[in-house]
Amino acid sequence: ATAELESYLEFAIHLAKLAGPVILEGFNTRFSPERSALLVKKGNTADLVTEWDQKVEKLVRKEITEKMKGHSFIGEETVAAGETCILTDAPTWIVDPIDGTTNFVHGFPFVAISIGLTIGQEPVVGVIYNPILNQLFTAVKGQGAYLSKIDENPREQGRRLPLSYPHPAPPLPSLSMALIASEYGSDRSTDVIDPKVKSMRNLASRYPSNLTPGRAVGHAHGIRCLGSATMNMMALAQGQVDVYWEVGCWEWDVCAGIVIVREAGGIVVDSCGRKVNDGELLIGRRFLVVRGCCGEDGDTSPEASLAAQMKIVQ
Ligand code: LIP
Repeated sequence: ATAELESYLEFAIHLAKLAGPVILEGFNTRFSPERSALLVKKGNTADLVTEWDQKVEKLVRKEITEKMKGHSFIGEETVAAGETCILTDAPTWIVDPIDGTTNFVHGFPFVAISIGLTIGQEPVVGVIYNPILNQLFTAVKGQGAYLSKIDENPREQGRRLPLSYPHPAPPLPSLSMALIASEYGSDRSTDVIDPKVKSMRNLASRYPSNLTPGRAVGHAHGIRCLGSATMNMMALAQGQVDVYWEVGCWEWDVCAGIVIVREAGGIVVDSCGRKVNDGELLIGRRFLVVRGCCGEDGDTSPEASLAAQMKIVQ
């Protein structure tokens, strides 16, 4: 089974190599005269899609359909175009051709293709490639996660994740010592934005002490929004942020990232800190990733975890 997963990893890297130059070309020519044709309207003014998203997804989907007979495909733009995609137990490639489309349009360099594979609804292979920064993140379930350049062999020339501290990631006892990634997301309806802003406010000021008796309470070190779910997850996998919390992610935003984060020692739960099965995690749109899952003084109870602390700020 491992050899089979390794061959899927190689295939996913091949897809990243096909897509990377196309994304880069779009990124570098977005101010050309053809720029007027760049934006295709999707949802609201904060929910962007470009011709490049569609072009990259078409390219990748064609390759998967031709080379991986019997496998299913779920892609952001395919779903946006009206195809219904149901996650089954079959091997399923889940792809976001350009995650961080708003960044792509503005030239903010946190842009990546995200290629995940699920088998039995479990994410088992993840490849995330940011061609602007030439960062290739790869992982196979049980085989570790790596960061390399696109033309390097990830395991021989790449670096094992996380980078900033030894593997596995040591736990962090309190949100008051954490750097947290989150996003406003593209759904700007007040019933989505208001609770998010309230949670960010609670993190930035003081989260309610009466709900955490005996625990360290205070301000989080900071909040970062990179504008891309995959790049936020890769910041966590590298050891640069401690929590990534978001309500509103789709399966193509998180599938590849789940494998890489887990292989880097992180924990993926729903946005309230509950452990849910992978199928539910992928389609649930509520999402939380934390490094290490234990509290102060080595307390490993679920109540003590960063995830539990995140629950109380919401
Ligand atoms: C985006 C995510 C972002 C999230 C948005 C959206 P896109 O993906 O990466 O973090 O907040 O809701 O899903 O549209 O750039 O592929």
